Amino acid sequence: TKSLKETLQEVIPSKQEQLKKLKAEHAQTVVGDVKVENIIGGMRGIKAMLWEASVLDPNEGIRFHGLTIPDCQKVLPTAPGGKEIIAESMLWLLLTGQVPSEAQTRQLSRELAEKGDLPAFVEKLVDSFPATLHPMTQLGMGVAALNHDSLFQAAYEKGIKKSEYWTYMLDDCINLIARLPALAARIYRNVYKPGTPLPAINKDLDLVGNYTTMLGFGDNHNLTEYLRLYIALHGDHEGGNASAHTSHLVGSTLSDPYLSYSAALFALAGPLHGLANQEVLRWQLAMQAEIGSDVSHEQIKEYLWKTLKGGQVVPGYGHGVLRQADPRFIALQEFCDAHPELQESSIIRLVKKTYEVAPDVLKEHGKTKNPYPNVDATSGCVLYHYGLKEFKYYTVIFGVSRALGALTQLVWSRALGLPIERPKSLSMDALEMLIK
Ligand code: FAM
Repeated sequence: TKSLKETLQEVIPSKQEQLKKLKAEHAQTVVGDVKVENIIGGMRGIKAMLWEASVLDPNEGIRFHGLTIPDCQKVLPTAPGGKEIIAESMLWLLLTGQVPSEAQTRQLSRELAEKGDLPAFVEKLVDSFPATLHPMTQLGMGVAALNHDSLFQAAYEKGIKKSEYWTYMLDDCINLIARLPALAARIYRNVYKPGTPLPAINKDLDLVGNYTTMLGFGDNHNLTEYLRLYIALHGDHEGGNASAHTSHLVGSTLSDPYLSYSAALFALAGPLHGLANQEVLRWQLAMQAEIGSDVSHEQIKEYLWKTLKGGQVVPGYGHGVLRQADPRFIALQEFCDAHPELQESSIIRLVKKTYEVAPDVLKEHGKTKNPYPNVDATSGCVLYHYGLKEFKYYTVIFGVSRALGALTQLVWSRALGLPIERPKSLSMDALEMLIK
């Protein structure tokens, strides 16, 4: 069985060749225009960066190396006794563009479990945080501190060839992904279950199996399966989203993966991005408290209008790129439909009913370019049903997941020798001079 590193070693030369050819033959080929609206509108729509593992189509949604979510659900290995995609098989696909065998997936699970323990000083650091510090702040700080052990940074200081960067990058990325569950679970325990012992990592379990166990939900098979799916699906969403782009930008300075990903986590912590799943739950619960759970479409409609007229966004709806219902939302809904306990859950039923009404209300409201749900419309509510009720923690789970894609690209950026990012900015006066 070929290891992950050996597999990457085989794939990299052809990608390097592809980039060389693009540079040599098409460096001056025009593939889009930049309009003033792009410059003042958050660069929306500008094709401006390379991102290998996934591409987002506005209507179809995400494809990972060409595979849609249903494709991945068909071909990617699951955990023994499970049905859902796991983090390891998704990571392998993202990194190599290949579907791993069962044996390769298990080998990667084992490697991650073996590397999963936190250094003692990071445990101490995290334990010293006040429980009132937002869990995302704790996660970002913990990840940054892990850079103490960065192999890339140490090798760079000693002096290595550019062609070797990616191997150290890969080692750091695997170490970081391996350590995220212990770090994230420790934060959960400290904040919400102080004084309870954190179980040791089980070398025979997959990454998310261990994560759920360390959180204290190991005996809930359905929650474990849900988290496997959730973490695989949130793994990558091309490069332009705020967290992925942040990690790409910081990494382009040759910062190590720990610093790059910690920066990404602080972008993920914003309410318009990763914090939306906590916001959705807060909003759905407020709706439930005000109008009850056995409600009519008309009542939901009124509640939606109240939110909009109050100048707030409807959390879980809209997207910077997508123009249809998010296939990740659909996949999570299908998970709900396949589990009777979720079908009976009042909060899940309310999410579903909201979905039946919200797109029309948002269309009538007429502002958002995408009146359909994104993945966050449902993701947190399922966690809530299964008893993981501390919604300030939800973005941390997203943060464990997004490492798969963001760190994959760091490896590719170094393998392809991509340069430091440096787009051009303009003042309004300078822009007006260009227009004249
Ligand atoms: N409810 C009400 N208004 C909305 C809206 C929503 N769900 N989504 C967009 N709009 C408004 C938006 O505020 C903007 O208004 P102004 O012109 O007054 O500023 C207008 O519609 C045009 O926005 P857009 O071009 O359709 O969206 P953007 O690309 O600017 O923003 C989102 C995209 C996701 C930030 C935005 O749709 C939003 O705020 N959604 C609610 C929060 C959310 O669910 N975020 C999670 C996104 C998720 F995919 C993730 O990152 N995890």
